[in-house]
Amino acid sequence: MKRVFRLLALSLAIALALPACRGEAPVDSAASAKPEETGGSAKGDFGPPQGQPVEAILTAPPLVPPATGRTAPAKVIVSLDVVEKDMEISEGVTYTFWTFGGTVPGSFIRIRQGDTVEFHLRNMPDSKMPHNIDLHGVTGPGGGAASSFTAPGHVSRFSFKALNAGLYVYHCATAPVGMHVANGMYGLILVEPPEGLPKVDKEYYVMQGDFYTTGKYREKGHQPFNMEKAIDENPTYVLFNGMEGSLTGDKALKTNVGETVRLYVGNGGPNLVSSFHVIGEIFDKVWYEGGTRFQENVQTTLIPAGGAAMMEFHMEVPGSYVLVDHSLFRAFNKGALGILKADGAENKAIYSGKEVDAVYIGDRAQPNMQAVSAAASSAKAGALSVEEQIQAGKALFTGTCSTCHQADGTGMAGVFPPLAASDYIKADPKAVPRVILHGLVGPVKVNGKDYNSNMPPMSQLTDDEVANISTYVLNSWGNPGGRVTKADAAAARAAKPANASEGH
Ligand code: HEC
Ligand SMILES: [Cu+2]
Repeated sequence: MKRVFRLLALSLAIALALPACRGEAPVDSAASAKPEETGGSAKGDFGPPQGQPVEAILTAPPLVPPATGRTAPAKVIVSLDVVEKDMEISEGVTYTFWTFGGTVPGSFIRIRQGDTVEFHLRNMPDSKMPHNIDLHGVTGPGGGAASSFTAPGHVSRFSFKALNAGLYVYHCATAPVGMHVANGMYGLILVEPPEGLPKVDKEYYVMQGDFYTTGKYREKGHQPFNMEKAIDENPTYVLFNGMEGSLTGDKALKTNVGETVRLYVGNGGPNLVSSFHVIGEIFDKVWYEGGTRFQENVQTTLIPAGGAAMMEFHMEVPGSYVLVDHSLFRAFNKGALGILKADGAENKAIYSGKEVDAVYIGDRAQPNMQAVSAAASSAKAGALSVEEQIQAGKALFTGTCSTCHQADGTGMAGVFPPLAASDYIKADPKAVPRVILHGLVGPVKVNGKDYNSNMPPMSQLTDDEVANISTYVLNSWGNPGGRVTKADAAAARAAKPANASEGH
């Protein structure tokens, strides 16, 4: 009898153990592994605020406020100023931004689900426009917009209870709404779940936006907003954190090998959706759409206009990781590019290669383009020297021409002719701006060697850029010297030669 019982117990144990051996979860934990619903807003009210009201800590991008660390609902006071101000959108290019808190994107707000937020929106007295705020984390018509319409020099106040956890976009919703958003009026509010978020080593705040200026990409000086381009959804700039270079050079995001990084990434739009990608990394986790669940092992995540996502990854190998919108012309020709720099010891078992270099980041590999803006301001003052043109042209040559003609102008045998001591240039120095703007096809002989290839036209460059690059080439590597002016570049643009390239 005793034996029979033992046998029974044994077979029962085997039966129970078997599914686990086949890698299946036991019956009752399978039920709990099924995604559990949070209950949404219906279960997000944890009762009235407790304790003294707290002032929310707001941070400017790319910084994120510390975790709330709270275990009970609180009354949180958020004071946000609307500031209209001129800032650089690219080196030497200014733009009149409309901001929440003086930055693009606006200040990062961090609260906990169940908190009651008392929102103070102040529109600075020197503003020219009325503004308001629509927070996607608010339950209620307009997300706060109707209660927060604020004329210059006024303050409005409204309250809401944060019933849903998640990462939410906020933005101005004053007509014309698209224009207020295009001018930089958006940011993120994180509503932590009651238990908070898992601890990580580094947290950063990045937000994409598309911008519409009357002038070309990188055309110097003050650039006004262009409504027509905005309606056509044809941005001049697509940027992270409101300025080309906001996350490169000295301003790159920083981390260390062995650390876990969490990015809070939003997309203000107003028009484009972002195919957000970090070159050289795989997102271990993505809380897609800023919601409650995560997906694992993701290469590129889609961030809609007016949406957000959180992503986490562990750093194994040191080097520069490039943040891009993988709609690549936006990254390389409109500015949507940032760098996350990881310091630490090499790990050749995981990656044997060298650090990412100019191959991907081109002229953004340099800390800044100071020489270019110096030349621009001198030009504006009517005092541009040849030396300044050379310095600016050198910065621009890197990443624009050097990919083919090499940094030292020697070219590549049989493929890219040399610019160094080129008899082609010597014979006709004025050909340089023409070749840059219209490209070159068909047979050419340079320093006794034949080439028959295709240089694509680089008409995206401004007249200033063409003048400076040409002047740099003319004054380098044993070329005859001289100068190409902005007017020369404009004339070269207007005159299309017979051997122009139509591109590849
Ligand atoms: C994608 C590769 C590529 C890039 C980028 C490029 N070129 Fe060229 N370039 C060529 C090729 C190929 C030729 C020869 C075309 C032919 O065979 O007809 C050429 C020819 C020239 C020539 C005339 C021949 C000579 O060697 O003197 C000049 C001048 C020149 N390029 C200047 C520039 C400048 C300045 C830039 C940057 C604004 C630039 N190129 C960017 C590929 C390139
Ligand atoms: Cu506004």
